[in-house]
Amino acid sequence: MNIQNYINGGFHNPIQNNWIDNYDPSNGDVYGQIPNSCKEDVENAYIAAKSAFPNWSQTTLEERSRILLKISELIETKLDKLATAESQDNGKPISLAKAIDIPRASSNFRFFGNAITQFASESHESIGLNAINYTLRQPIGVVGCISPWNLPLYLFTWKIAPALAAGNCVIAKPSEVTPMTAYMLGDICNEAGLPKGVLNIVHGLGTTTGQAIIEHPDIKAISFTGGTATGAHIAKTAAPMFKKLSLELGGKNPNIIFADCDYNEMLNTTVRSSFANQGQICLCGSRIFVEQSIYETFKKDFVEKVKQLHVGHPSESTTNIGALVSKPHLEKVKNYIDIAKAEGGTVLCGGNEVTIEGYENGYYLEPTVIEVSTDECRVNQEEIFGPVVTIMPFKTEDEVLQMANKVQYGLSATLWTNDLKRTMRMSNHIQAGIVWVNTWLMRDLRTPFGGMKASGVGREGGFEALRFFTEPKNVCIKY
Ligand code: TXE
Repeated sequence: MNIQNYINGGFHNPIQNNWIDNYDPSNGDVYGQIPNSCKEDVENAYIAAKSAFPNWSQTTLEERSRILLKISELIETKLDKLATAESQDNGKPISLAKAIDIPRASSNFRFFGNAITQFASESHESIGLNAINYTLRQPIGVVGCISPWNLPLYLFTWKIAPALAAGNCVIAKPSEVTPMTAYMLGDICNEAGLPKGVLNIVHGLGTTTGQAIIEHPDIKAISFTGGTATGAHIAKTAAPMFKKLSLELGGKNPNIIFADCDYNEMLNTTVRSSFANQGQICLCGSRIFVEQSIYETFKKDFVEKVKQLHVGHPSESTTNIGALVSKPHLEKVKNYIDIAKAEGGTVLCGGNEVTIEGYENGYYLEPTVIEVSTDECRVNQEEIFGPVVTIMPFKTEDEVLQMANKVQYGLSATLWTNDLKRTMRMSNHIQAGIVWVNTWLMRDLRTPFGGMKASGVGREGGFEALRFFTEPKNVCIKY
């Protein structure tokens, strides 16, 4: 099936008629083509967005909210169709797409549709000077949203919803690897009555279509989620034009397990935080540090549980681990397993490709646990972004804190302990934008979301996102 760009409320082929193959990761087949949009396509999207902006930015909050809630509701009604498309495009188990990806896409619109009606700005009375200051929070204009392939509609809408709620018009580009549900969103927006040109979705490679968005002098803000190297390139390109930037980048998150934790809950959650979505979530806990006294027990129990995970076709209800997103990504992940072996790591389970009858060319890999003897090895430092975790023991709180922080990333961390004082100490000192204690990936959409160090700049979520997508203007009135 071929997909098209969604510009000014209509569907269009790319101007230069360039197309990219779209692969089904479950069997390696090409099952459609997507536009590789050029500068002119992006310019058309820009013209549509620019002319929609005066009306959209003046639309009442009640009306904006009503349309966003309608989009949310339509996503919910089309759950099965969207989940099926997401699973085929990405390789993730359909059960996951149904339980997490699509419901969250719906929540993103519902959340920001409601949040905008509660968004407020400040006023400052300059006492003794007979003056009052108030802050206007005005939409920026035309903004760009660029998202990755791991949680396609989930992350796409996480950017678009607040941008629209705040009154901006949007040019959005999903990952070229997983464009399908973003394409389907166009129809949903039309059905919900979103005025034409308010949201424009262009498809294509990062280096052509993405590049045209970030280079466009009049797209004044870019919200990006993806790899750290791409984030650095975007920052370099956008800085001389003084664009506002929100960058959500990679992670190499520590999962720190103390002996005093609730063991069974920790064990079950650790299986999930290691391998959910084939380990392709920037928040996965890919470095597991276990207190020495329970290390051998944990190692045995964890490996036993991981071996029970069923690698299978994404459409089967019994599948725990589906296909990796693409052939190049599978090769990258496999290469890291080789690196681990060359570095002296011990593969405790997994490590091999899996062949599934009838789907022999799919990109399947066993969930892999690697025991490492030093936290400084490459597999413990570099983002693998696949079903591969490392484990190693630690003796003291200080030691594990040092190891946890000794990476270039700082996105999230998980702590397992029932010691309150330790929780407070560790949470204060861990270099990460999010610390989960005795849980993982529990999300409240009001909270700030993002990372420090090489994991990014800025925060999404709640009012932080609405602040990002607005320009604060101070008005000072003397009376
Ligand atoms: O991401 P890219 P890739 C990590 C993960 C993965 C690595 C590379 O480690 O292995 O990044 O993945 C668009 N101008 N994460 O190469 O290239 C691109 O088209 C503008 C972590 O797939 O960063 C896509 O829409 N846009 C991450 C988006 O950027 C450009 C999730 C992300 O793709 C562009 C995904 C350019 N010059 C990968 N080049 C997370 N934080 O969750 C690319 N793009």
